[in-house]
Amino acid sequence: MKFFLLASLIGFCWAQYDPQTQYGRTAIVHLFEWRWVDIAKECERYLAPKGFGGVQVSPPNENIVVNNPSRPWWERYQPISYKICTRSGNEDEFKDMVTRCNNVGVRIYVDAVINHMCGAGGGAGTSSTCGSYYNANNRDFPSVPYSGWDFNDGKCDGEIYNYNDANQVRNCRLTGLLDLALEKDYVRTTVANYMNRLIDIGVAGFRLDAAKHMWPGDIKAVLDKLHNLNTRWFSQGSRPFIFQEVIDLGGEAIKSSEYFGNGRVTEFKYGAKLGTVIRKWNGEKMAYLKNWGEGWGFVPSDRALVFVDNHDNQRGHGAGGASILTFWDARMYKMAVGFMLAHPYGFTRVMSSYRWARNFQDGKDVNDWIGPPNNNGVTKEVTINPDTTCGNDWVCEHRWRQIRNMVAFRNVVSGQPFSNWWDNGSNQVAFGRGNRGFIVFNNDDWALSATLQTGLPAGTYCDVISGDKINDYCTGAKVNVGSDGKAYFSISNSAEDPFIAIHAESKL
Ligand code: AAO
Repeated sequence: MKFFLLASLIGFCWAQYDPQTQYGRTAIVHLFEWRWVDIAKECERYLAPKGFGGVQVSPPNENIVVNNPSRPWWERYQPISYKICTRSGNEDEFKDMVTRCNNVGVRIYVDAVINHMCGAGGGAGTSSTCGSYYNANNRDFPSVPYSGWDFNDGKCDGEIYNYNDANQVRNCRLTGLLDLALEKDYVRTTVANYMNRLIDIGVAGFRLDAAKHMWPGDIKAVLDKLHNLNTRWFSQGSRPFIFQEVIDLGGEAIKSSEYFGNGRVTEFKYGAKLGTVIRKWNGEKMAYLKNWGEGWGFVPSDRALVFVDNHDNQRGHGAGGASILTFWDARMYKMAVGFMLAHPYGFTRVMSSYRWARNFQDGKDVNDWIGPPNNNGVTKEVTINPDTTCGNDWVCEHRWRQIRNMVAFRNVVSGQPFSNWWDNGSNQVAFGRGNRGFIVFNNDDWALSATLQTGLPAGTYCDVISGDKINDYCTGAKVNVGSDGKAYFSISNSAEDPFIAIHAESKL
């Protein structure tokens, strides 16, 4: 009885912080703007066999159709109704995706846009992804339904200008978006009903878009109304995983710690700082990463959702600034993602993007709005090339060998302590995860040549950055670990991938 109480208490406390991934799966991927039919296939053909824990999907609910500019990615952050009906697919396709992904142990997390509806200047008509009528001028969204009573115009009839004023950030309009009155029980219930429909279909949790722009207590009131997860795939009493988009780089009125009670928060300092270190800006060096994590002023590890880049800051939206690394800087990007996946801090999310025609004018990409690869607004299929990369301008960073193999590394070392740190005082560093994995980086302008304590049992290991272990053969470099746990590493500073990673399951 005592044990049961304790167990249920622990279960309860961990609840909304637990990603609900299948045992041993430790990372998720954001398949930004993918269609549901492609995600279903990707779960079966790639994500499950490679050990990915889940997928963050683009907002599934009906959104405004923006034609000027032509169908930008950001139209999906302007809800018109909670019908599951977007350019990613319809409700049947969404259900099929959730079922097929769950059946192979891959979870689906929905990007929930519940702070607002479309922009105040969105006009009136049926320019929406399911053809629902709306009138932004008088706040009429009959397909929900919401009316003027359900918005915060009484509290603030204008924009957010001052991020040092918490009232303004939470009651006024984020870039003109009509701000829902989440203090009203009707609005809370309506939003919770939408999320419960998704939970009943089988989703495992939610990214709460613009959480910083909602009062933590209002979010809690919504979360308290949510169902437990579908017992077809989750154990009885499982709670939805919650990660809240709160941008807190310091120096503003709103602190991400205010949201810890509701779930995890996005730690935006992570990608901004890691990018600065790998770019060697501001005198930063990898040696300083020795106390990476809370030591750098980040939120506690068990409250953090971390990522190198996201769909906003990879194109200059949101926060993080110029230091953010993306697939456009592939060499540094792979190091950053490799470091993130090897390091025990936080729950990790990998970005998976599409390519667009960048056009920098005065340092700003004027094409930052361009939507997914499409034919006349219809999103293109994610095709797979013979070499396993993606076609049709889908970048599929999650399929890059270095990234995909580091997801596997993270699974293999899960639960193991951060150990055997080594650095040269500059940008050559190494660390292990107990006796299960070891990684070495050379981001200096000279070669690395060192014998290091790996903590691993003796044997020959396949470097999963330069190759793959296939049966008992290694297509990349090999590393010999002696009976004392030491191994010799040599990494040229001009290597395409100047890092090496070995783990228990890459042993030959
Ligand atoms: C579009 C048009 C607008 C139009 C609007 C309505 O672009 O011109 O007015 O429609 O018609 C996305 C796009 C928006 C788009 C919107 C709706 O990014 O451009 O507007 O869809 O279609 C803030 C929020 C954060 C938000 C981020 C973009 O706090 O929640 O802005 N991210 C989410 C989504 C995002 C989406 C929305 C929310 C809306 O991920 O895709 O918008 O659903 C400071 C604050 C941050 C703030 C940034 C940017 O950051 O701290 O909270 O993020 O400013 O305004 C340094 C500072 C850092 C600072 C940063 C930028 O790094 O350290 O703190 O500079 O100044």
